Amino acid sequence: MSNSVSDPQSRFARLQELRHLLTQASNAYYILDAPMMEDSVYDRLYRELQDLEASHPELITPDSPTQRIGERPAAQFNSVRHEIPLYSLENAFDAAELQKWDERWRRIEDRPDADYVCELKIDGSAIALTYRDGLLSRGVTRGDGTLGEDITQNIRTIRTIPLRLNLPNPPAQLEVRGEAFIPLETFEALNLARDQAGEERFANPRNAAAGSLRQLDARIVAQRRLDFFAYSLQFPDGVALDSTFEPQTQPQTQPQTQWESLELLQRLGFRVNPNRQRCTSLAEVQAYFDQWDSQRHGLPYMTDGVVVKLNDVRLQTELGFTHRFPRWAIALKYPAEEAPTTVKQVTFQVGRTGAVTPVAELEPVQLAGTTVARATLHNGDRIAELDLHLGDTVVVRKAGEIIPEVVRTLAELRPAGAPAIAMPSHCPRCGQALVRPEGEAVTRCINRACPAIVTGALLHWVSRDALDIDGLGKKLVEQLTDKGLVRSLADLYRLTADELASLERMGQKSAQNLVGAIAASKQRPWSRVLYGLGIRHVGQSNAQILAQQFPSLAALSAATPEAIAQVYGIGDEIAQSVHRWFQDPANQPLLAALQQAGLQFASTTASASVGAQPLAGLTFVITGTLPSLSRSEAKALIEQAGGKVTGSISKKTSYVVVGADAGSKLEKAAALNVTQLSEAELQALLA
Ligand code: 0OW
Repeated sequence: MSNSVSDPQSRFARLQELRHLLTQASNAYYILDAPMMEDSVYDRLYRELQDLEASHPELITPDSPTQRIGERPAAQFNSVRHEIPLYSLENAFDAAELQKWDERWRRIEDRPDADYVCELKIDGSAIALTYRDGLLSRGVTRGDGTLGEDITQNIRTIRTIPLRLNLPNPPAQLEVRGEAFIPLETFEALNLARDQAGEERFANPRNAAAGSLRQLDARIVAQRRLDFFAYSLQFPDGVALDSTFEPQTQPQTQPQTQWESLELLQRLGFRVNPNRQRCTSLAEVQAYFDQWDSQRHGLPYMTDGVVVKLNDVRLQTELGFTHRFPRWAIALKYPAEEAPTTVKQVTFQVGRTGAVTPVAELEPVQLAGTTVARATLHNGDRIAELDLHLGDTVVVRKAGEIIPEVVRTLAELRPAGAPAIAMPSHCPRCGQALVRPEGEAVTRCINRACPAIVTGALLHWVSRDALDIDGLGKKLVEQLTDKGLVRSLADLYRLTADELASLERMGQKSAQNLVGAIAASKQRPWSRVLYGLGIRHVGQSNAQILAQQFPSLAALSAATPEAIAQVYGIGDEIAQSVHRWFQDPANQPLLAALQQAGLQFASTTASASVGAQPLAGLTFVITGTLPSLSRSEAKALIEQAGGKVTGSISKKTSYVVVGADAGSKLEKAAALNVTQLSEAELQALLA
């Protein structure tokens, strides 16, 4: 089909074709793990769809791939009653308890030929999806099983949850349940980014998933890369629905077993965990459990057990539910990895942002197949909760691949006279008084010259995703800071080969190589410099987004928090943090020194003219009557500063300068999320 979309007919057809193509490609990529086109092709088709929809918003449909990420953060989540309660599962911790469960249900409705379905128990956060006429209409958290929160706009960002069921004649309503989760690799990356942005780590993937689902800003949820495994579907009881409900599905599509349900869910377009198995005896169930108790550590997601279900739906219905659990299912849990040991010492680590983290040095203990000798104590509140004393016997827990943590102290085993543990009042590295910001659990050192903060900032600056300087490891950086050779990032660029050669394990040759590597880092792009500055909440992806929207230090440091928050994917908290950092007088000497050293403070398109043309690479549209400049004067000023002025708004527009009586361009700018500037803000940008 040609791309000419001049007439409505071909335009509508092109829109349909693009949506179908992009949905298929997205499913192939995310669900089947078998991409059917290059990313660049996908991006180009996606951009074509966006542009077509932007020109004809009336043709946008809710299942369009462009409708996954809402732009407006929710003010709050509405509470919703589950039409069908979202039950939890009774737990069995060993084969005997599994046997008891089996005997219990058989006393109610024995079925000698009953078979079981075993599924991995995904350690995430359960959600309930409602599809009306095949379209995703609502997504709700489990909550207490009866009442949950409506997080539909967040659910829509999960790529493996279809916006439309793959079913020709969908029923008026269909309920799908499953587990939203964060894959381990994503979880690690998320925590690394939180470390680097000075935020508290998520304790485990389950908390990370639950926390991410409840973000008010869908754009943040989209960045968390949540995934989803479906495990049950229900056609609500016709009576419970409004009178229009017609059981349009052919009776045979209503699954008669759990196994068929899982197969149907897969056909409808959901991800269903592939490691499921039908079993005809508890012995087979136990074998499945044993197999995955060892193999689970190789899975890309966290599991905390196996879910055993009776396969026959009629039998499930006959057995029904207790007040809390289905009688026809049970969770066979992996043994909780906990072990007692003693606290030999508590050390306090000062991170790059000054955050002070208490760490328990333990008598080494075997836990989850590894030797554990340290466990995090998170913060001062946690130490107080534990009422921790030196020499205490504590229970340490290691759930999956997550860092071990102290879960409780055994006070009855406390040595007489053991001193209580408390957070230090002064920084263990520089001796300055520590502070605990109002409303925060974290205790911080705020001394910028603290060796721990300088070392942390340097290690972040030289890291692979920032300025990527090979040869500057932790030991060397600590020598540089301890010897006072480097007190700020800019000092790196003044180091001589002789100074470096004077350090331990540094020869003349490697010193010269390192001087070269440091100099070479001056060519890294503006986005990496921005990320390397270590501004709170500015991780690698946010730095790239900001550097694209503000292609120079001048543009970014002149931007208001509102202008920064307008950027797609950047919320208020990040915008405030960025604006505050660039306005902080204490950061100006560093910025000046780094610019002096020749670091890139503008994107390549603008770098050749940074300073002379601070608006290089930026495209402006002027609309309405400006208070003091005429349009031609404003246009001239922008062009002199290297910017471009065009007549119409598009995705390429960087800013729209808004005067009085602005016309339709303003609505289009809002629809396209283009940053708006007043004349005063334009003047600030020019300055
Ligand atoms: N987490 C899971 C899982 C699963 C439901 C059906 C009726 C009651 C439990 O992987 N595979 N299957 C079920 O079946 N539940 C699961 O998780 C539960 C849901 C609520 C609390 C647990 O997350």
